[in-house]
Amino acid sequence: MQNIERRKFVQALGGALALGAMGGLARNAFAAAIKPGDADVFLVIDMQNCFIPGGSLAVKEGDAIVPLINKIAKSFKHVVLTHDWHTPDHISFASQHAGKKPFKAIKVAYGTQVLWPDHCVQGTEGAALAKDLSIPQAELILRKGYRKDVDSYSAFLEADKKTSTGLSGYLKQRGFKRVFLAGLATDFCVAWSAIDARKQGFEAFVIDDACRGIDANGSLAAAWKDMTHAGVKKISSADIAA
Ligand code: VGL
Ligand code: ZN
Repeated sequence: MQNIERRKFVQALGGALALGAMGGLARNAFAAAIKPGDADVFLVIDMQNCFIPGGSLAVKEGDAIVPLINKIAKSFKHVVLTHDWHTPDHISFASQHAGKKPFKAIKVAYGTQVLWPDHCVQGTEGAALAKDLSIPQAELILRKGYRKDVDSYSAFLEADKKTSTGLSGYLKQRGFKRVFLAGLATDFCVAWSAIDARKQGFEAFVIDDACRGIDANGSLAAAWKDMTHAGVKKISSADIAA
């Protein structure tokens, strides 16, 4: 190599290394960009036995996110949990509709309702929180879907789109501005809750690696499209400072 060429090569290499280092720095700086504070709440959705492997409406790898959710919860000053909490004869159960199968949609008074296997029946072991979930500091456990004739994927608004669960008022009175969501299932209760959080004026962040989806008939991609449209941000647990 000629000297001049070598010099150029070395310069270029130095530049590339510097850029690489900056990229690394920028990534690391971003990695811990979110430091949860007094106005932030971690909303853990439906981490119940029915939704984890072995349960009646098991979400694939639903158990795998339990340790991560426990860890994330330690980074937050405030945590709220939800329980899907149905009557034994709930409208969302396929078993209540003659000849209907789970995972198929039907029309009900408030619109379309996907039918499910019986799950999260009030007071049963299936409705209990996953045994390895450990968030004793949680400040509120909100039950939803407890009316026989109305489902509630969302932690804010029941499926009739009229009946409030009261969560928005609670969070506002507590002074929270940003809601961070994780749990089960990404494409149903997490997505509907995140979108309704936006509609209620909160910033909403879904911690994607701390969620798992049901993904029935393309529901996961559809949910992300709707969430993005609503201004919900997709983040990773690595974005939250420990
Ligand atoms: C859920 C289906 C039925 C959820 C609850 O937690 O995502 N999905 N009930
Ligand atoms: Zn349910």
